[in-house]
Amino acid sequence: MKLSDYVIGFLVENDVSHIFEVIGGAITHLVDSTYDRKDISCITTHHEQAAAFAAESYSRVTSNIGVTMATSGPGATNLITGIGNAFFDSIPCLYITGQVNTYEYKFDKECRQLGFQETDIVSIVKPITKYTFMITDPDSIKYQLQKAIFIAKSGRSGPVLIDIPMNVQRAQINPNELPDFYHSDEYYNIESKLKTNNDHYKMNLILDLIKRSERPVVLIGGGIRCSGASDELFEFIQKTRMPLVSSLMGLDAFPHDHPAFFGMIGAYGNRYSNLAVANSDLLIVLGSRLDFRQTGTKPETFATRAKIIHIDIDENELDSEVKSYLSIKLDLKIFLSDINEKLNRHPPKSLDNWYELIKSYKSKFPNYLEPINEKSPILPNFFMKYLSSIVDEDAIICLDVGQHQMWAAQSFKIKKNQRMLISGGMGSMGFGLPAAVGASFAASDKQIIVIVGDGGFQMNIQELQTIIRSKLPIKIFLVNNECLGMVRQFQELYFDKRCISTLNGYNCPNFANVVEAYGIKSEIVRTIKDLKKITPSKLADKLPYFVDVRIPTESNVNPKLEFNRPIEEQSPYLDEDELQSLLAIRNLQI
Ligand SMILES: Cc1ncc(C[n+]2csc(CCOP(=O)(O)OP(=O)(O)O)c2C)c(N)n1
Repeated sequence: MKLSDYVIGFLVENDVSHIFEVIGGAITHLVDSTYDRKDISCITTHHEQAAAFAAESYSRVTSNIGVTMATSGPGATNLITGIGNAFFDSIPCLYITGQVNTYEYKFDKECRQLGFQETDIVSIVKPITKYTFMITDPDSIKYQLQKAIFIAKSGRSGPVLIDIPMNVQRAQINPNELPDFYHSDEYYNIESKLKTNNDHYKMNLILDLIKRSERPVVLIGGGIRCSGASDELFEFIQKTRMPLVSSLMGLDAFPHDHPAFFGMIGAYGNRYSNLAVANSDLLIVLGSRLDFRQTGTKPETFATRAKIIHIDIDENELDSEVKSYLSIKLDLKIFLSDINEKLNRHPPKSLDNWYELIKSYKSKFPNYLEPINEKSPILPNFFMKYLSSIVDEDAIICLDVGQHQMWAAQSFKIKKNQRMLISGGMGSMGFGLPAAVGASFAASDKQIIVIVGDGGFQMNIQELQTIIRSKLPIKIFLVNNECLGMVRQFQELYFDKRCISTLNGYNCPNFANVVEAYGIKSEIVRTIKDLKKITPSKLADKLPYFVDVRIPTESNVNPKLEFNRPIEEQSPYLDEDELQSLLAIRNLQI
C-alpha cells in the first residue's frame, strides 16, 4: 500500500472528515490520496495560515482533531501563526507538512539548504507544539501518527506536526506489519505521567470553604471547553448558586442569560464583573491561567480579600503570577464531577445579599447604552447586544481580534448552545473569517457568524473565495471604524494621539465592492434605523451575506484598565468616594 494512502485512511479512522490545505509539490501525493474518496475531502484555502485557523476551528466545534496539510518551505512556515494559536489556546491539531526527499535533505550538514524549499520546520515549530517529528522510516508511520494524535488530545491538549518527505509519502508499506504505538513502552510511560488523582483532603477543604464563604465567585476560563466540562460546570453552579464571571476564553462555556452569570473580568472586562471579584471572599478559578489581561499588570492587587482556589490540568499555570490559597492539578471534568457528587451533602448558605450587591453594580454600570432615536449612529456595544438578539439559538460566532472582539466579549449575550470562537493567547488578527470556514464544515447545519474589524478582515480576505466556492452560508459583520481601532485607542492614551499606522497611513477599500466582486451580497448600515435591513430571512438564507456596519471612528472600548492599576479601577475613573463606597467590603477584615 502507498504510504500517503495509509495516512489518509488513518485520518478517516480517526473520524476526520475534512483536511484544510494549500497544495504544493511536496504534498501532492498526500492530497492525491484523497481523490475519489467519499469519506474525507480536502478543503482548499488560499493561504496556509487560513487553513490552520480553519482546522483549529473544526477541532473546537467537533471536539476532534483538526488537520491541516501544507507543502515544504513557505507552505510550512505560513502555518506558524496558526500553530501558535492552537498551542496557546490548547486546541488539538495535527499539521502534516511535505518535505523534500530524504536524499535531498541536509540533515547535519552545515549548509543552509540542499533541496528546493527545504526548511527545517520540525525545529522551527518545536517551542509551539507538543510533539513534532520528521518521518524518515516509512514503517514508523502508524506509530508516529498514533503517538502524535494521542499527545495532541491528552492532558492539556495542543498542536503536533508530522513532516513527511516526498519519497516517504510514495513508499510502499504493509499496513499489517507496522509497529503500534499503543503496545509500546513509550505509550505506557506517557500515559502513567498523565494520571492525576483527586486529592480527597483538598476536596473536603474546598467543600468547607464553599460552605463558609459569604461572597464566593467562580471564575472560568478556556479550560472548561477544553476538558468538555460545560455540563458539569452548569450542575456545579445550579447546586452552589455561586455567581460566575469569565475570562475571554471562558465566555462560551456558560449561558449568559443564567442568573449566576456576571460577565467578563479583566482589562476590558465589565466594571461590575471586576467589582464582584474585588469584593469576593472566595474565588474558585477553573481552567483559567490568570494572565495579566485578567489580573492587571500588578497581580498582587488582584482579588486581595479572596482566598483563591485554582484548578488547572497544567501545573505550570498554578501559582504562576497570582499565589493561590489552594491549587490543584486536575482535569476539570474530573474535579467538577467529583465535587458535584459531594455537594449534595453540603447545601450552601444563602447568597441573597451577595447577589443583591453584584446586581446593584450591574444596574449601575450597564455595558451598553440604549440609542436616543432611530437616527442615532450605531454604537458598538449596543450593536453586539442587538446582534445577539437576532442570531440562532445555536449559532457559532467567530470573532477576529481588536476592539470589536472586546465589544462582543462585553455585550454579546451567549446562549447555552451557542459557541464563540476566539483567538485568545495569540490574539491573531485574521482569525475570524477562516475560523468560520472551519466551523461551517464542522457543523454545516448551524448558522455561522463572523464579527471582524476592517483591519483583520483585510488579513485573510482571500478566504471569501473559499466561502463562495464551497457555498458556505456564512454571515459576516464587519465592524467598520476605518482604522486599526484597538491600537489607535492605545496610541491616544499613551502616545499623545500620534496615530501612526492606525489612522495615518492606513485606509480601507470600498468593502461592498470587494465583497461583491467575490459574488457575495452586501449591505451597509449606518444608523439604528438601518439595522432593520438585517432581516431574519437574510440571516436564514443559504447564501453568504456581508454587512458593513459603520461605527464612529473614535469609538473606544470602555471601561479599560490602564497599567499598574487593580482591575476594579478602570478608566474612565470613578469619583474616589464612589469607588470607596463600592469597595466598602474590601476594607473589612475577614
Ligand atoms: C496579526 C496581527 N498583527 C497585528 C496585531 C496588533 N493589533 C491588535 S488589534 C489591532 C487593530 C485591529 O484593527 P481592526 O481589525 O480594524 O479592529 P478594531 O480594533 O478596529 O475593532 C492590531 C493592529 C495583531 N493582534 N495581530
